[in-house]
Amino acid sequence: MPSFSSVRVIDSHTAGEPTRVVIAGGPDLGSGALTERLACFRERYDFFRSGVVNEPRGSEVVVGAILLEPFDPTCEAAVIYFNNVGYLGMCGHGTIGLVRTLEHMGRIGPGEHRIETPSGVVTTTLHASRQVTVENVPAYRLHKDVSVDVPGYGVVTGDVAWGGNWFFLTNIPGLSLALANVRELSRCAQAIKTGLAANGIRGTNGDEIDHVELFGAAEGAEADSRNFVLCPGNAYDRSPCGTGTSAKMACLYADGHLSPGKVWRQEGILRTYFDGSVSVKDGQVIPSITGEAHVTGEAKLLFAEKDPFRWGIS
Ligand code: PYC
Repeated sequence: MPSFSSVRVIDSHTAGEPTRVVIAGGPDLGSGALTERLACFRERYDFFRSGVVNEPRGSEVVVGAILLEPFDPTCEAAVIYFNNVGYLGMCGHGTIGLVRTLEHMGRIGPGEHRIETPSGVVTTTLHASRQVTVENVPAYRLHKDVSVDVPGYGVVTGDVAWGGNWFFLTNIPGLSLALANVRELSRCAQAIKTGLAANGIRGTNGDEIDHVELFGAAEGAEADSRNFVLCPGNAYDRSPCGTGTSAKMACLYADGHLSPGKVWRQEGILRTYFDGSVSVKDGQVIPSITGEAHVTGEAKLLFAEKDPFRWGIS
């Protein structure tokens, strides 16, 4: 087994949600298609995922990203996102953080940069203002007004949509989307996730719906809505969630409530914002989200052989 003695990471946060990019010293995943490299990561090096993001080096909130050579030569880089329990097909806040990280490393400047993710290629723009726009993979609503019996909450009705990850999106009247209420919000979202699985409600190809997005009125006067997003692994997204905002906009578009090019300002639980919009290409809804990330640290991670928590507490 490789020693993993020189793992270098750059940490950032996007609208409050952390991203840790492994820039060197990670596992050799080969040079095949990204789906093959993801399979290799999952099957042979899952311990490395846990060691990088879980306690004691990280926490359940941290989203990890391993920076890789692209398979598609038109891309600047490839990336695989991961968290405390597994892997993410795409990550909006993580891509904004990755672009700022590549800029911090001196690899890119303002302009357009294509990034390969397991969910597909996304086109990013680093603006002179340092804001980053991510033109995401196509988003769509799979089911509208799905009702699920949720123990403790009754029948909950919402939409199932893809925004690079699978989401169940709903509004629970009377449930306050306040930061002070995150325990109750997490409990409710977890119960919904359990109810979806128990009732066999899944995404395309039987995929698990592993993100739950609760909506309500925005606190900020200029925002269109506020959300709370529970991620797989049960941490809540501190940002307004890029893939969740994409899924939301796909639903709004499907209902005729969002026209192409119109800005949808999504407020997150920390009262930070992503500005979104959609365009339509070849009949597909392409969401874009714009947000800001800040680099917070550079580090070398150590995985000492005698450390009982060398590969994380999981
Ligand atoms: O921004 O897409 C996102 C995201 C997914 C999970 C955490 N953040």
